[in-house]
Amino acid sequence: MTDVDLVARKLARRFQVWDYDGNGLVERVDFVRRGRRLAVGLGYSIGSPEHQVIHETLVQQWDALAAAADADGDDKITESEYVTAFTSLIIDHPEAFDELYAPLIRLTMHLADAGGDGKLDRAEWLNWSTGYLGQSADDAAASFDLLDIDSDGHVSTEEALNGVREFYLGTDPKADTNLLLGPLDQ
Ligand SMILES: [Ca+2]
Ligand SMILES: [Ca+2]
Ligand SMILES: [Ca+2]
Repeated sequence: MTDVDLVARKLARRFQVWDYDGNGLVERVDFVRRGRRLAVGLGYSIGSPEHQVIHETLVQQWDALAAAADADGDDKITESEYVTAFTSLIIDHPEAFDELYAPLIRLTMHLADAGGDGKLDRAEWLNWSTGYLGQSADDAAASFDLLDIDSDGHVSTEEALNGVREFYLGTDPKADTNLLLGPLDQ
């Protein structure tokens, strides 16, 4: 299997995860829904000020993703649009990865770090992974273990960035980090 195939499988999986409601398109509603689930998981009621902050933050994230990937401007990102944008922005410019992805990692820490210590414990990660990413509990637990490289019971900003970088840019078909979003080829 070539690297190109591995990258394609990873991007296909990432697109599935962005597509929160599984209708084959990434749209604003996917972000609205993950915001609701994330808020409830954090113990905030729908419509509360805390939920409103999460909602607005995720709608901004949708706006940024759409600006980068919705090439035809129809407010829907197809898998083809996503792959084209991701390839030109990151796969063809791996040195740009940290700069482009750091904001998403910061966002993750901002919304997921309920305890406010700047890193995610297992419970915080499980809530983020099942709520925001829509992962199964088993896949969320597995991804925590592979991100927490130093096994101190927390995912730090650096560990998260390293894991995500390896997911997108790693070329080993057997690497643990390929399972960051659950098994490929779902
Ligand atoms: Ca969708
Ligand atoms: Ca589009
Ligand atoms: Ca750690």
